[in-house]
Amino acid sequence: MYQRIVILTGAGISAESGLKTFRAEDGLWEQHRIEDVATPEGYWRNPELVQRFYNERWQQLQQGVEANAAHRALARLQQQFHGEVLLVTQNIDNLHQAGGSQSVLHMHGELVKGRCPKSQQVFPLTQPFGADNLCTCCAIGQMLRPHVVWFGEMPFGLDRTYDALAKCDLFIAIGTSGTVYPAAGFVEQANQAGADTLEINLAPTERYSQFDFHRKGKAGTLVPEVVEQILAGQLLS
Ligand code: BJW
Repeated sequence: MYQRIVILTGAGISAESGLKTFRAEDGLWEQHRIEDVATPEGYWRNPELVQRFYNERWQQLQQGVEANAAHRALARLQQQFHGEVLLVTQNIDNLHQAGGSQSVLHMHGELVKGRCPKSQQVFPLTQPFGADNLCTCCAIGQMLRPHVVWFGEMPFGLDRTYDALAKCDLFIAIGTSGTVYPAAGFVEQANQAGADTLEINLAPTERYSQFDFHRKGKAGTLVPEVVEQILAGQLLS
């Protein structure tokens, strides 16, 4: 029976809620250049373009995107599992919380927050990013930047995640292509700890061979099944 589980989620877990992934044919990176919208250099070159990119995604969340069966099943696992569960998401949406999760480590930040670029203080986002959405921490208000992690920036909570990976006996990656580090390297850390590793994805990823077990299909169908199996004390096979 497992005692300590680390779960990593990516854009694929929110796809069935209607949010675009990044690297699909109709994904976010098909419509936007990464260096323009997902790097600090791109932001300072053209803040309006980047603000528009995040404002559109923020507005989609405000319009009532709902958690799906996979988010809800993970919340159930967190509530009912006898041991420890660390839920780490690369997603900046708030669908794990909407699905009932109380504790979520957002390693790439959160769409519902803005950050002062000077003091690094984080604010809830109550209106879209723009010239009139300023911090209240500085004498002269600074334009809030998205509270997200772009390429070349340090993801959040890595110490806690690596600590949990070093002790875990089960690692599950759900709906992530495994192309972006450091998250792409988590399976290796889990393998070094001797954990069982499971990939749940629509299709085999670049990391396929590093996982012990695979479930191929939609997260909304497979995650509830896997959660039931874990809660029933069955080892994966
Ligand atoms: C389903 C499904 C369904 C669909 N059911 N499945 C060379 C080697 C190693 C590292 C590097 C390197 N060169 C550069 C680096 C570092 C760099 C990096 O990894 N680059 C790679 C491109 C190589 N990484 C960084 O810079 C990171 N920081 C860092 O390393 O700091 C250390 C450091 C800093 C400074 C100095 C020195 C060291 C930061 C990475 C930040 C990533 N940011 C983004 C944007 C966040 C904000 C936003 O959302 O806009 O994060 S990029 C984007 O990719 C986003 C995602 O979180 C991330 C991962 O994407 P994800 O979730 O995997 O989505 P997809 O679309 O790729 O995949 C979806 C999957 O779901 C697919 O597999 C589908 O099949 C599946 N799926 N529907 C189940 N229904």
